[in-house]
Amino acid sequence: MPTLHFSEHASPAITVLEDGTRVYRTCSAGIGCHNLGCGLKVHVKDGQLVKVEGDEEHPISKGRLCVRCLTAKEYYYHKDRLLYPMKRAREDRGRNRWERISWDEALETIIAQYRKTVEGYGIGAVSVWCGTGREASQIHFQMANDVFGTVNAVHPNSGWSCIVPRMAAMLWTMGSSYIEADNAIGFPDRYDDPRWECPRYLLVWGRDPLRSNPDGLFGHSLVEMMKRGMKLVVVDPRVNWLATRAEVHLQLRPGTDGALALGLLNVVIEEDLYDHGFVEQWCYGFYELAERVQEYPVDRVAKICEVDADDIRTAARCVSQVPSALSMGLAVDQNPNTLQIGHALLSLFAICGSMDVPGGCFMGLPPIFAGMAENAPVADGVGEPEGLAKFGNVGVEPLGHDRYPAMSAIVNTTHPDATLDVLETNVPYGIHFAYAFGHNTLSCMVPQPQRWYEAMRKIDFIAVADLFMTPTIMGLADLVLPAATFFEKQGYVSNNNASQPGQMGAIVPVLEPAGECRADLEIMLELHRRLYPDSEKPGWASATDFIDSQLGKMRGVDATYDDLCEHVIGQYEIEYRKYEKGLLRADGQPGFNTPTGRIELYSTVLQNLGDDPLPYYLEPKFSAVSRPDLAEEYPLTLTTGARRFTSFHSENRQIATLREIHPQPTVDIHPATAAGYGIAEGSYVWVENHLGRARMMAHLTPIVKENVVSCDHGWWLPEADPENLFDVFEMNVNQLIPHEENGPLGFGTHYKSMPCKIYRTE
Ligand SMILES: Nc1nc2c(c(=O)[nH]1)N[C@H]1C(S)=C(S)[C@@H](COP(=O)(O)OP(=O)(O)OC[C@H]3O[C@@H](n4cnc5c(=O)[nH]c(N)nc54)[C@H](O)[C@@H]3O)O[C@H]1N2
Ligand SMILES: Nc1nc2c(c(=O)[nH]1)N[C@H]1C(S)=C(S)[C@@H](COP(=O)(O)OP(=O)(O)OC[C@H]3O[C@@H](n4cnc5c(=O)[nH]c(N)nc54)[C@H](O)[C@@H]3O)O[C@H]1N2
Ligand code: SF4
Ligand SMILES: [Mo]
Repeated sequence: MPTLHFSEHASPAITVLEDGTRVYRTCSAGIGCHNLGCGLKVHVKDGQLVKVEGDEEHPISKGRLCVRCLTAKEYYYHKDRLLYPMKRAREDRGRNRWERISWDEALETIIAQYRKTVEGYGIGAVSVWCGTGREASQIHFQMANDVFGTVNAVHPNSGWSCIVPRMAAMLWTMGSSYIEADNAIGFPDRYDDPRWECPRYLLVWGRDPLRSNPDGLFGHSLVEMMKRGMKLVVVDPRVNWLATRAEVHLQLRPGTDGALALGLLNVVIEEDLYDHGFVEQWCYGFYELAERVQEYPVDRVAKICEVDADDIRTAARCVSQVPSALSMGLAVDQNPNTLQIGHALLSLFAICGSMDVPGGCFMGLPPIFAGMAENAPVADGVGEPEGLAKFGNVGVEPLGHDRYPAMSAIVNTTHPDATLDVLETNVPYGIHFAYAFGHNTLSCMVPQPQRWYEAMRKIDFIAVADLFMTPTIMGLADLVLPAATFFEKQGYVSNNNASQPGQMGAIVPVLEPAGECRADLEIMLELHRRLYPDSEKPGWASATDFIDSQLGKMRGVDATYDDLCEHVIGQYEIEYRKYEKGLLRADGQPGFNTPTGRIELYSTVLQNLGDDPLPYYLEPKFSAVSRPDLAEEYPLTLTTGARRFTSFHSENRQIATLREIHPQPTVDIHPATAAGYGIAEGSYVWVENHLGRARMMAHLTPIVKENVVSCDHGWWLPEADPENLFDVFEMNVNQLIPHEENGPLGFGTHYKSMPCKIYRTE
């Protein structure tokens, strides 16, 4: 059971300066970020936020902060923050006609609407909408179950294309909840710890950690490891900062990742670069895999992916060296081929002998991802959902799981795309109540957002908790609740939901809530109190109580919220080579947490779920190869959403400093491609395909592969007319992304591989 190590020499949690300023050490859950826990020192004088700076005593972030945290003061004091609960008549949806109400009225309205829905239509008509990343995402799915009693938690990211497909590949084929490049994150002395080894190579695949710090693989740790000799292989259609420093950069055609992964496996097996002993003892299905990769000779792959065949060979020779690590990102999820890409890449590192060794691919412990389905092969589950039990809902499937049964084996939400089908058709039943928090449907997550907009208008009652007015609230909500920033609430942070070694820290309330803002957790606890006044369920009496119970569940970390607050940040380690020590399986036997007890190169789980047990390549469904009919009019390839420092999805668009750095929705385009269409730097263009179009500012840059355009996602203009939904439908690139074009088991989609054309707006 991991023990938290606290630094003995760090400064106290609070220091009082001579002029009375209190300097609080706390961990950030981002002003738009995942709940990662970078260290902050927050200066507060007379109850006012003076400034924010990096905490150089934080063992991981060591004083570094992104520009979003550095501009936190602008965010906290922003004039547009939602400060009070508000309501609006249902017929006024889309109109800027809000009326301030009390918290009591707001909560009682939600409860009354909720009860009316349950009585009129049954509990299935209740839905809870959840977004990503933010600190609240730790509780989203659990609150749908425990407070609202519904199995219909909705995370409407088409094909659940964020982390869940990668986790499915990790869990089903390797038996680990999360597999991440080992960056010594749990050791107090980090890279100097004698147990750690520097990876020889890091394969960075469709990920840009310098900007995204995804789930706690901090970009700065990559740079630290590079300083210690780690080399890079980068697979990305853009030449990002890491690609410029890579030994090999495979600038592939977007969406062809599956072929490339199989091509690398082909080389490693053909050239006998793998670890025979490890394969013999710990892997299942090697001969079948070896046979499968015969279908992907390097020359064929090079042609599919538009990369150099020798570069593929060199890349395979590099990453087969032990130890080497894999860092695969969102581009793996945002592809219907997602499970196979994940399976192939993990298999590559497994057969080479880099799985769970120092400096290799660290295998996270069994799942604790909140909302992980209880019938997943190896899940801990989410406790005993009170609401579910009350409504006799246990055993009822979330919407869409009949069509996509694999969803039930990994996550406890509706199938995202099937949710739209249900909203549009009312089959098998209608949704009449929605509560959303930490999620901005119309700006960000859903493809073909206008369809969702129309379909969601049918929902009888929609309440949203957010920090700012958004296009979604303006377009759809009947009631809005003002949420608190991490300055104003209690909470905890961890990388990778604590399944990996790393950090666990406190979110310490350092400022009074602005206006009447409340933390999501407090809102949920209050709704729980009002809905179940007789409940004596442990962990629900207060926020502290709840956090303590969660910390216990998180791998049994032996600390309370008070301990965390006292020390601000702790680290914990998890052992290497767990498969040798019986640490991966519930039965305590050596081996991996899969049906065969081995790493399944031939996946019995995928086979049982109805997919091919071996990895294979799927050509993107709308590429010139698959759809020559579209290619004539839409000759370019569109990839979207490459992260920017200046926003977290649709958040932070109000912050003047950040808008100064990155003012407008932007499309990056190669100068040679732009020249062909008469497009100049800074001009406004439409990016368009058969589904829709979005207006962007052109940025000419040689970093993008020719004939590929890379578009921002998540744009809306807070300064634009609220009743035109802040221009969201002018600039939301998801209007070019298709609904329900997922992989065979319902995962992944085409956010990063669609056809398009581009032309000046005039
Ligand atoms: N600043 C900031 N940080 C964030 C977020 C944010 O919005 N802003 N969002 C957070 C969230 S929820 C997530 S999921 C993570 C995602 O973070 P990452 O996993 O880093 O994903 P992206 O930035 O979308 O894309 C990474 C790289 O994939 C490349 N790419 C595009 N198409 C393809 C392709 O077809 N194949 C390959 N191999 N590469 C491709 C892009 O050029 C880009 O360099 O970031 C998190 N962090
Ligand atoms: N085209 C394209 N689309 C994409 C992507 C892409 O790469 N390309 N990426 C996709 C990915 S990976 C993801 S995860 C989704 C993200 O999609 P969403 O989760 O919908 O992200 P946001 O639009 O930023 O919505 C978050 C909302 O929550 C609010 N918020 C922030 N913190 C809190 C809080 O503590 N409490 C409450 N109640 N509200 C809060 C913010 O103000 C914002 O309005 O977008 C997806 N959309
Ligand atoms: S990764 Fe950057 S934005 Fe996120 S919490 Fe850390 S410093 Fe803040
Ligand atoms: Mo995401």
